[in-house]
Amino acid sequence: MVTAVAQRLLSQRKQVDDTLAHFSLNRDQLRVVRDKMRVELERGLRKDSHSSASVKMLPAFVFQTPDGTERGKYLALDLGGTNFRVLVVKIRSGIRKSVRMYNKIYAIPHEIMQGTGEELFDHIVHCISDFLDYMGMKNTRLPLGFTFSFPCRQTGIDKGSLVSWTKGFKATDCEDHDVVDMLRDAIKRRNEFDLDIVAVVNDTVGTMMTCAYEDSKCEIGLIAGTGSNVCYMEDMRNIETVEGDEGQMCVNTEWGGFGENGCIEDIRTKFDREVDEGSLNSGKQRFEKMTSGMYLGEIVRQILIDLTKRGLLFRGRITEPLKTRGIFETKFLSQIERFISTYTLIIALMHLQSLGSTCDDSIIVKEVCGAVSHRAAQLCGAGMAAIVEKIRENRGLEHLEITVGVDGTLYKLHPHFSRVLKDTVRDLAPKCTVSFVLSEDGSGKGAALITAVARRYCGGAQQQYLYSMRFSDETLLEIMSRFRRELEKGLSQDTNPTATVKMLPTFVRSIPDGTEKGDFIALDLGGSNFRILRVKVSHEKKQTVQMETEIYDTPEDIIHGSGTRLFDHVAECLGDFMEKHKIKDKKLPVGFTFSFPCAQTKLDEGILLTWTKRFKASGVEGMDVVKLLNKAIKKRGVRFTDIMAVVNDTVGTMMTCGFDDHRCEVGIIIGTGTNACYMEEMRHIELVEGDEGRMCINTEWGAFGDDGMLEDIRTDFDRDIDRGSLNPGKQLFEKMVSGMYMGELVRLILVKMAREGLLFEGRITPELLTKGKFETKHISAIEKSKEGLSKAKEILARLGVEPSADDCIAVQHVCAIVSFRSASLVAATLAAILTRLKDNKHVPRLKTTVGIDGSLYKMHPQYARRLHKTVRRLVPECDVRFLLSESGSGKGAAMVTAWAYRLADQTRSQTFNSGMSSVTPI
Ligand code: 0WK
Ligand code: 0WK
Ligand code: BGC
Ligand code: BGC
Repeated sequence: MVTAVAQRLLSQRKQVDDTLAHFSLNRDQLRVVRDKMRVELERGLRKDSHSSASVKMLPAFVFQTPDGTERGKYLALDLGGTNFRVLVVKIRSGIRKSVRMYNKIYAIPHEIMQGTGEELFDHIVHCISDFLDYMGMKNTRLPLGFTFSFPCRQTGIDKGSLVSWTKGFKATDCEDHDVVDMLRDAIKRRNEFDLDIVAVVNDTVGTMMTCAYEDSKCEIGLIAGTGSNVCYMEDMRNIETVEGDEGQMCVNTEWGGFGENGCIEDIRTKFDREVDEGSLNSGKQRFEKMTSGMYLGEIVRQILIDLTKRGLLFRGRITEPLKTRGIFETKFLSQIERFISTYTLIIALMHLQSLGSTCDDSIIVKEVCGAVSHRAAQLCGAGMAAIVEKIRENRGLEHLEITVGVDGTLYKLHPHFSRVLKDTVRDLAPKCTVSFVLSEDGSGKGAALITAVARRYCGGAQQQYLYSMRFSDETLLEIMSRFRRELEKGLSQDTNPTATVKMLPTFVRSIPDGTEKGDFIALDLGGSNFRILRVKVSHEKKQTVQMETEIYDTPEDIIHGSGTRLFDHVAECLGDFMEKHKIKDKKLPVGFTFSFPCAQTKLDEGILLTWTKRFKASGVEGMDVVKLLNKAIKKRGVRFTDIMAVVNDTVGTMMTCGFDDHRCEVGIIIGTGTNACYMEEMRHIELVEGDEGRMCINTEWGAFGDDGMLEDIRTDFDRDIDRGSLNPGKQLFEKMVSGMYMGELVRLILVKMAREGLLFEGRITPELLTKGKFETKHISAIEKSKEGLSKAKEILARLGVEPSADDCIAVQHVCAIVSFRSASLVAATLAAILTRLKDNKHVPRLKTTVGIDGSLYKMHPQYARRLHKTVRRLVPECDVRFLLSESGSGKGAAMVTAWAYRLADQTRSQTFNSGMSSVTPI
């Protein structure tokens, strides 16, 4: 016979179980959480959904974990966890590799946390001052790393604006302000000491770095403490909110915000909503409020109140203390779950008269604590499973082995949290072996390691001039619209004379249509090689092209000598070619690729406007190069050649690619020089009669900016390059992006950094001071991901410097910034041409092909991908196929010549027929 008491106890039991049942998540529910987290991670990374994503995925501008070469003495601040710490960290590398730290903990009073921003940062500076006094380091200007454990939108390692306060902080006038500036201002206000703030990092990032110093597999940082958050090393190509796509960058996920868009309402309980409504930032940080130390105790308190109200606990009597927010601290959970004996202590704390309570109360309280902490650990496990699975997929691995660096009082002190978290990860990410390493030294050490790397790469001022070579999309879009305006100025009759982008008509009216045929000679002058080709275009079943090529030198004394000598040299080579290929007696039409700006009024005439690149032969500018060549050919006695067409190498490239892809209507060169052509509507080309159809325009974009239009983005290095060039004041855009100048740009930057003692221990060798000693091909070699650094060592050794490992990394970094700038700028000007084509065609989406050639584009390991990616980001409404010209512009020149030849033929037969019409036809 079940007594009434037993009945009541059973129903009590069931009611408690029903309440706690909301906290036990089964595997399916956890899988759903994992998958939802994954979706939010992706949304945070993508450009189009980032701004509305609840998991912010904030770039941390940390590109690698420690490699053991870090060294130096640093100050570090650690704000945002339970304790505010000021530390001095001494890092040794090499055989004596070690990190020694000394720190002092300071309190952040509640009224400071929730006072004004100025008071908060003055307090921080006050603590620093006390620490420096204590350490007797007031007169040192040590580099500082600032661990700031709140969501910051960073644009550089030492730039970060506070997105929103979390946890117990709510100081005014801080959100959307740069925390480094606020700290610098406070130091200025105190005017007692000075610090070089080199880096601001999130505590998850600091924790990852601290643990990665010991374990190189550590690429994730987890904080399970007052707050909850994770960071990990993501592939740059997936981080759409930052430029660049090679290598990795650490991303601070700020997963505390998960669920702010309502995606986990199904597992949030009324207790969670209670806690949220009572928090400093309701509606925000919903995931954090279900998983972190700041809130677990509060959730328990809400449940205890609910159970007590329903008479299931403490005989239904709610005491004032129990009604007090935050009185049930999360550490109580750990203590109660570790030793039940602490229960009495805690109950006493809340004046809860356990005397009245039966032993059930202590068991129920322990169960409530267990349910809340268990769910928290499971949820973190589900979130972590999403992260490790993403990394595994990023790397296309069957199985991933990775380490997570962890810190936080909840993880450290709670008896079961870490185990439940690990079990959940193992269960939800079976293809990953995840090890968890506890951070013994806190994130201060990590912050110092990041400062060492940041200081190595570009401490303070230097970063400024390197930094100014990185362009945001906003800047690139601005350059794009400037170039677009220049295009239009060049096309219009009135403004063309003063336009810098000359928009030269080429008299090429269409790309190959497959009917071309014949046997041609093509000359290809102006790139890094002078080629002469024989091009046979035949039409058996399908149109095929055979080519025989010879490469000839263009010695410096020839290209810097007189025009006569230059063209004599060309004629000489032509003669030699026809010898070698036994076509001396063949009358073959010639197509002349002349890769310099020429004003044309017809296909077989090209008035050289100005030399560019390495050429400076006298007496040619202002002259028709076809005439000059014909004269030299005659003089050389090379018979039977008939120059039918002179084309720019961009046009030749477009035609060569147009042969294989009839959508090709743009040709660009990214080689020694740079330039682009495209098919423009005749009605827009005011310099040429006629409105029907299209004509290819040679833009000569190399001269973009010659009118000062780009002064805001040109650096002193660019100005040095121009001053030292053959044509100062000209081709300013070309000098920022093309292969002829890029190596020299890097050399000038390395010299400046060495002079400032940031490279090669300040040693500058004569070779390093020699112009042209650092070539663009060296950049391509050094940026190769695998062997790049050893190549750097080799190349720098040839410049007489003995580079340290750090030096090689820094040099690789400089190369990447310079080549990346080039690809970004070319992407911006190309994007302008693409939007022009789209508007010309009045189509919502442009589908087109761009033919490309040039040694920089071909040889550089990352250039092509960077260019493609940036173009697609700048003009998403254009579907662009990039087609590399395998066979050079000679083939294209032959296509144009075939066309010119046919035209001449038709004219000849028309004249003849019109002559014949007066005479009976043959
Ligand atoms: C110790 C780290 C600090 C981090 C803290 C988090 O040095 O950067 O913020 O862990 O744990 P909490 O103190 O919030 O439990
Ligand atoms: C190969 C083309 C040639 C063009 C050259 C540009 O056949 O017409 O001038 O590419 O690239 P560079 O040789 O200057 O790197
Ligand atoms: C902050 C994170 C921080 C985490 C752990 C959260 O409230 O938003 O930036 O990493 O707490 O301290
Ligand atoms: C010339 C262009 C040429 C480009 C690529 C520039 O210096 O002005 O005509 O297309 O180099 O070779």
